[in-house]
Amino acid sequence: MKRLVYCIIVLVAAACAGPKFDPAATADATQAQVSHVEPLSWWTGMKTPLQLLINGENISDYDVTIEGGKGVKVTQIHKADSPNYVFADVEVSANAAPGTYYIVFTKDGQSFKYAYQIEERAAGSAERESFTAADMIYLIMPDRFANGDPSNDSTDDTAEKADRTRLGGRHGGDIQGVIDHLDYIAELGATAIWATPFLEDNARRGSYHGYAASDYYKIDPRFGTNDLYKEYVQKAHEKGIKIIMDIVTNHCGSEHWWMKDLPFEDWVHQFPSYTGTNGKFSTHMDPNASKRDLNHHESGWFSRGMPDMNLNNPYMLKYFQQLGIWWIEFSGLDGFRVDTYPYNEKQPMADWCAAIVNEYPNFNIVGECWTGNIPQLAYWQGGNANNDGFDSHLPSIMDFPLHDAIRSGLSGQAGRGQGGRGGSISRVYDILANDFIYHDLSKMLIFPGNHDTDRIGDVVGKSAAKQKIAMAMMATMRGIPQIFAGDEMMFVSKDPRSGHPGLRVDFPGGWPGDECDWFTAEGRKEMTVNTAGEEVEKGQAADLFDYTSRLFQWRKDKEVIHSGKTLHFISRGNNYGYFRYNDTDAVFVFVNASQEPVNVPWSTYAEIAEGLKDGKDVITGEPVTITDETAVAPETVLVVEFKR
Ligand SMILES: [Ca+2]
Ligand SMILES: [Ca+2]
Repeated sequence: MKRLVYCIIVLVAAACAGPKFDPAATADATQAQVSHVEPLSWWTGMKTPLQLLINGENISDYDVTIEGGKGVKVTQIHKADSPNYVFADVEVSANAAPGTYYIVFTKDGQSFKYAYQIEERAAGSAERESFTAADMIYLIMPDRFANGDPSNDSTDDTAEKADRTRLGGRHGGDIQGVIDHLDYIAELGATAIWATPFLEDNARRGSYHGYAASDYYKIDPRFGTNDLYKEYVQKAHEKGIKIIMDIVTNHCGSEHWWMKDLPFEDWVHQFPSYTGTNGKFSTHMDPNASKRDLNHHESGWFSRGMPDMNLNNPYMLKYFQQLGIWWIEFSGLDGFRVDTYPYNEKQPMADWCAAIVNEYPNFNIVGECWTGNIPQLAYWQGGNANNDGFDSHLPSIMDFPLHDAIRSGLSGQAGRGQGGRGGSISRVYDILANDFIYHDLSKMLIFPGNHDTDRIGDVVGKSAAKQKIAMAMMATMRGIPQIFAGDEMMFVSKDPRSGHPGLRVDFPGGWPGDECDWFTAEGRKEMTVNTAGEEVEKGQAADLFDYTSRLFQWRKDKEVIHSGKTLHFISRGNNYGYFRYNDTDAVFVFVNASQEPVNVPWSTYAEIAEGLKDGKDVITGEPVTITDETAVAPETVLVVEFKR
């Protein structure tokens, strides 16, 4: 059985993208000696040292050298616990020429070779820009976005087959589907895409989300190929859209090829019996936390199908540092989103971030640190003044406290008096009052919902008016806005009882034969039912899309939003007024979340409002003058730009 599995791995490895065996240089009888060499290739002129993971039956019996040119050599070989692995430190000197090199394996006077590409690094690669507060990020779950290639919905070499009748099944969306709709994403005003993982996830069920990788160097064949991923990045760049890759260092999938034969016993965390994480990432900074609780938090498994990586193993840490750099360099990435960030061992993960930024000084990385607790969230942003001296080197964090406040502020429940002082939207005021604690507000990722939380459309009770308020706040608050695909048209869960699978609805128009196509203006105008199949006002999708698009197209060149300061006033009567401003411009936002029309209380805002001129309503384009009669309708937001 083991032999059979091994042969399958060899066949799969030979079929996937990356360096191939060179038939001329390799004796047939020994081809099967190497099944994995990772990273798949490398480049000249990199700062990051190269350490190859080499996997093959009894490969540790061989001496390993490199030939094929000057300036590339093996400097040290490290054996692992398993005889089927070696780790080879490779020096790529400053004068090394790009080209095909050969890794030479020698034993008892016999040798065989494995072709390995050292490519020329693209000009300006290290200096690449990344995503910033000037961007708007569009979050896509590829399996649910668009099926651009129905021929890959199921493949022979992956376990789970397509089944659109199951909410939690694979639905067939893919990379081609995203490429096909880049114009739609650009039309919305998004300038970056964060797609949930494209890497191979060969879990038997639930593989559509991609968070249980079975091969870190291979795009899932149901999504496409490594080369198609690269094409996706290039085509997005042509449309002015940056690409952020979702990367998971905390856990792999139990179907990962190395789980059958781990290089080291401590490659993943193992317990006498299954031990799940306790999820208490406060143990990382809590001065009163026990070692036991911290250990169970960072070493316990995220789920039974997700083995927990040991980043304290130095080979593992190097593996992941190179992995990140390989995907950036190979495909031309603009940023990373790191899953379950605080579930990693914190110091190795800080070293991981530092290694990426060392190679690419402008590179932005946002970590999923999912907590509504502000001090615990702030702890994870690089440069934060932590009492224990810890610096995560993680540039961006996700603003879950703001997410929670906007949602409770706009939800029907909070509107019935749970908002505390001044009304429910005051929760947003109270959360922003804590901004003193964060190291860099411009790098906070702000969002009204994502693929893991209830659809904002459901949270606001399917109120298009409240949905617009959420979008306007995203377009005007500090930080980097992120919108989950479909929220621009108020997608709602197909079945709220089903949790994640229900809210991750297919995008109408993304599948051949779909009755309506919301990717087109015509399709949106004809829309009469929502994603739950409920009748709604005809054209609601068009109205919401146009509103969101207008705001984010406008935001693109508004430095006052990207880098301006915030001035806000105590929220009263379920209204909230705030300004974004710099030396030359001001943007005023008035959220009227109440059921009554309200006149803007300009005199309250005198310290900034006096002297503002050339007011223009950002949505309607109408002039706005500061008078006592600036009325804002119930459940409406006013956005006005001024000159100072
Ligand atoms: Ca497909
Ligand atoms: Ca962990």
